Amino acid sequence: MSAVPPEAAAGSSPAAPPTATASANTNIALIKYWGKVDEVQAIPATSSLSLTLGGTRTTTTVSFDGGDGAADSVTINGSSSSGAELARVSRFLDLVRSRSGITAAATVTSRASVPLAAGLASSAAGFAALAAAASRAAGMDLDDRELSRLARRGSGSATRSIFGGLVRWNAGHDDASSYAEPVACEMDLAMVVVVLSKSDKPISSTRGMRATMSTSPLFPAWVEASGKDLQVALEAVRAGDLERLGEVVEGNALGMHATMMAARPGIIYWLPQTVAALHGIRAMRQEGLPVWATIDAGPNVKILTEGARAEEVAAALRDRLPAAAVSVRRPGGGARIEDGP
Ligand code: 2P0
Repeated sequence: MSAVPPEAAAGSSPAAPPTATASANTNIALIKYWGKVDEVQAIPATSSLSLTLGGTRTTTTVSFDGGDGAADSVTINGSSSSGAELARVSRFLDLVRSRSGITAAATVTSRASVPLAAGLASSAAGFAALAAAASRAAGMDLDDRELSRLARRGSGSATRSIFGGLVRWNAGHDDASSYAEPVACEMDLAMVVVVLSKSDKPISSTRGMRATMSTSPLFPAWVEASGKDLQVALEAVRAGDLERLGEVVEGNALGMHATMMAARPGIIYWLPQTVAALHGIRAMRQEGLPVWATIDAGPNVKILTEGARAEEVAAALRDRLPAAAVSVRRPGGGARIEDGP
């Protein structure tokens, strides 16, 4: 992250509460994370690989300005949080408080630059920005690897949003060994996001992966296949081979969904439009376009393609799927401290 001092250090009044603002982009996994071997520490069952997307920042300000032991106040996109959402943020702040020795309650204000309806995961950018802002406000001087470990405790995918571009999250086996790091990539990659439905997902990622791990007979095979997929993906990136990368990316996502569909009861995030989009993407590939699909915990489809052809791909998708909202996303930077709210 860029080294801008916290506002409290530069503040005009010595009594100003410790405050910091940070932002982070979201990311899309090319090789997926689905399942935790340790839920408290958020240690994943598999390592994963992702692309951080530009123009998808969430910006969050944390101020430890409340009373000792008082309730935190959290506002996300202008709405005051309560219930499970507030509890999740407060649990994360408790971790920062216990590590830094701060006891004050916090005021958190967070705003995403991309609407929720854009089909991009919000928890990755949200918890990466929260980790950066809260740790800086609390006076913890974390490097990016330590920050990725802290963000992991908020949401698994947030681990990867600390870094820009292509990012690998090493599963590890404990807190110290489960962190993200950037992966060198000379390839011209882009993602085309195809929003097919804006309705809420029926089951959260956290619950979906828990159920998959405990009831899907395919889960052990998924873990084994995923390790191999990651190696193939990394080799393809080193070789600059988009076709090889695309094939393993699409195969890995389909494997994750097959594994969760085999849970008891089955978890089906797909809609009929999702299947139609998958067939459309295959047809486009046969016509010579470099397009490979990936799908997260929802019905929308993201397409890995070559940056130079992304607009052409988006136009072809709009023709083929006229009811979908299609947008091009290019690689973006990691989490950073901002000047202020
Ligand atoms: C991923 N997803 O690798 C996978 C693929 C969705 C499908 O990470 O429980 O919101 O907070 O750690 O990070 C979504 O899961 O779940 C996710 P928690 P998270 O991007």
